[in-house]
Amino acid sequence: MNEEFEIFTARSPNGIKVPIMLEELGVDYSLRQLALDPAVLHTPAFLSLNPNGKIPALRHRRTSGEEIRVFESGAILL
Ligand SMILES: N[C@@H](CCC(=O)N[C@@H](CS)C(=O)NCC(=O)O)C(=O)O
Repeated sequence: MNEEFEIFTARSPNGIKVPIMLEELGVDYSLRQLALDPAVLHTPAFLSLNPNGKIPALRHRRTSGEEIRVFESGAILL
């Protein structure tokens, strides 16, 4: 299994930061573009990624099978 990075984001100032970083690092990732709509961001599926119901959120599947979920653009950049 390869490392997998999945970024859940939207076209907004906070939303664009993480894709820019991943592009600069040359990391392969999947971009999931979401609507800034409570009907999307307040679903149980999205709230399991970010309990605040805001983009961006990152899901990182490690080669070990471990899944790491990170939210807040600054935390993801770190
Ligand atoms: N401090 C957060 C702010 C995230 C944030 O405010 N995201 C906005 C878009 S830029 C959002 O998801 N808005 C939808 C909502 O609040 O319902 C971060 O830097 O990640």
